[in-house]
Amino acid sequence: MSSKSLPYSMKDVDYDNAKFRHRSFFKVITQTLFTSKVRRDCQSCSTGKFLALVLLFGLLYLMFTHTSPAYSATDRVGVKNEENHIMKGGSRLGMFWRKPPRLPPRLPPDEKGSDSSFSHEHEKLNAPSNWISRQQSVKKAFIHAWSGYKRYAMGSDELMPLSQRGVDGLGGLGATIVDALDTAMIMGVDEAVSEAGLWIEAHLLDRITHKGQVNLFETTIRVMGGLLSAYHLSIHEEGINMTYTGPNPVIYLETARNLADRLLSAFTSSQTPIPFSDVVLRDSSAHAAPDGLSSTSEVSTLQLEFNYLSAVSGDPKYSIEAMKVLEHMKTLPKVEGLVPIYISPHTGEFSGENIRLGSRGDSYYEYLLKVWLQQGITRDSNLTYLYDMYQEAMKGVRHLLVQKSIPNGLVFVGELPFGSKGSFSPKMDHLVCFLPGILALGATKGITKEKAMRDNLLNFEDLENLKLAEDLAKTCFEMYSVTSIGLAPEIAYFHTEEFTEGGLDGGNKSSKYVHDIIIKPADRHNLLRPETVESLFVLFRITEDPKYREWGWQIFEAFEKYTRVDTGGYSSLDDVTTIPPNRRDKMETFFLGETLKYLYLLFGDTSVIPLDKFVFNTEAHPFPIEGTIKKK
Ligand code: DMJ
Repeated sequence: MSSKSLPYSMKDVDYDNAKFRHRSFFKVITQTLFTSKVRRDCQSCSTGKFLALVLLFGLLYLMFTHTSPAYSATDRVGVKNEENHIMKGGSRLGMFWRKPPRLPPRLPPDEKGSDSSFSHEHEKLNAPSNWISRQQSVKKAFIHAWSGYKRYAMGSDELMPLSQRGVDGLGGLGATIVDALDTAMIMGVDEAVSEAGLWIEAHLLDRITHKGQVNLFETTIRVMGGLLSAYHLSIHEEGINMTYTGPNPVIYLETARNLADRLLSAFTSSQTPIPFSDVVLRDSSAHAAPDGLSSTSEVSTLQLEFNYLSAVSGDPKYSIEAMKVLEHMKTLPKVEGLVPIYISPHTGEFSGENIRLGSRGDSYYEYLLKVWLQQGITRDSNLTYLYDMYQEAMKGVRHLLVQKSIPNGLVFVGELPFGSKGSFSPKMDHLVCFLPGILALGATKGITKEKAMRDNLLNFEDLENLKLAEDLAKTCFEMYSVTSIGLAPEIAYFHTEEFTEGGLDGGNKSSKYVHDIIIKPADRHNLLRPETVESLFVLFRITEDPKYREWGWQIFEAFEKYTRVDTGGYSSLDDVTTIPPNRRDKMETFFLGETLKYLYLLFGDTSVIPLDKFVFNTEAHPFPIEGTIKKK
């Protein structure tokens, strides 16, 4: 059921209908004849004169009340019955003196709900069987992606589906296997669960012991995150559809722990609470990136994973090291809660002034909220500072970064490349599309909007954030719709009063927003990223508005049409504005870890991985909210 408020109040509609309710002309005449004035005027009239007057009015009535055949034959398609009744019952004379009724405003297709033919279609689309079959299509896509990877790249980080081989872009830990494992568990693809599990049991520890340099953030969110979530899901019943067929789940925990012990050196070798960005696994040495800086999002997107490892292993050292980063960040100066995208592990200070919620900034804001949520009902009040930082940052986003495009008013989040005193850039990375989901989650803390409203749990800020979440989700969806192939570019710019650039649209001339969104040649690629479908999933769970499912389905269909490689796997694309798009020959691990998982959950039973009992790490690996962790 949609909890979205209607664009006009039902009270207004009733009022309008009452105002224009049909009274027959005959009734008008007779009532008039017998009202005091006429009767008074005719008191002196003879009976004959009176009858002549009645006759005259009768003739006039017949002349004017004859319904126009042309009009009555046109039962306008899409006009509500009630409205037809009003119009058909009207007379020519009536048409002169009666204003047409004020109709409710026309709704865009995504907001229609009261039209009967639409409702019928709508009901059909929303029938549980329809969504079950769509969910099965996503499962089939996952099997196709996995089988391509297995056939050509098993053990490599990623599949190159066109060259039909593997590539190690993430340090050589078989990243696709670990990233995909919990998706396979959630979908009940038992064969993939056992193949991935057996590979991890046989090879991963060996890889971890012998491999060279890896990125702390990528390895934590994908590999450690994947292992820990697989550990949890394989020992707990979460309504997922799986007969667990993998190795002893303790293997996942032990492997994650071995990896974390090595990654810890990034924290412990730094002079400040800010970790280095890279670790050499075989000797547990840590190194700063070549320019000496770490990304703000990277150092602040490790805590869910390290906290959970501490909780299940009973060793607090992981959590202690990771949480020092956020405690330190609390003390640093910010711009209305917003932070620059670089930070130095040497000085512990932010570097530069570039503020954005896209690359290098994004998941800083995500983890402020999620690390606080992870504590659950037993929430440690010492962590309230995280929620406060999150709230302040979202206020800052609303104040400094949100603008509307022209001509059609899409709400977007831009950037401040030179800080708050510099000029605003109307650039929005696809990565920013994680934000609608976070804003909605932060507003209701994972329960439905309806329940939150019923229990009076939403304050002004929550409602503002929820509204922004819905507006931004629409913009993210339109970033897909404006392109020739229905898939979003990596980066979009928005037309504003100050910023305009012609000739660089997405190619779909029938989109209402084709002139609002600019896509520059260098930004036209699509990497199969998850952020938009992630937000659609969260917004559907929270608002229960079926339009988010519909949007997700449109996106899934475009992935199927343009990125599926027949011999196995899916491919990133070079250019979303041309048909057919050139393919990039890479299937990112997050397509299996995130994109397909969120689509599957979007179309499925809302009791699976409920948002008030789980937090998803930034790579879509679900962890139980503290208090729901049952130690084994
Ligand atoms: C993922 O690895 C994570 O979601 C990360 O936080 C940002 N980028 C990719 C997916 O786009």
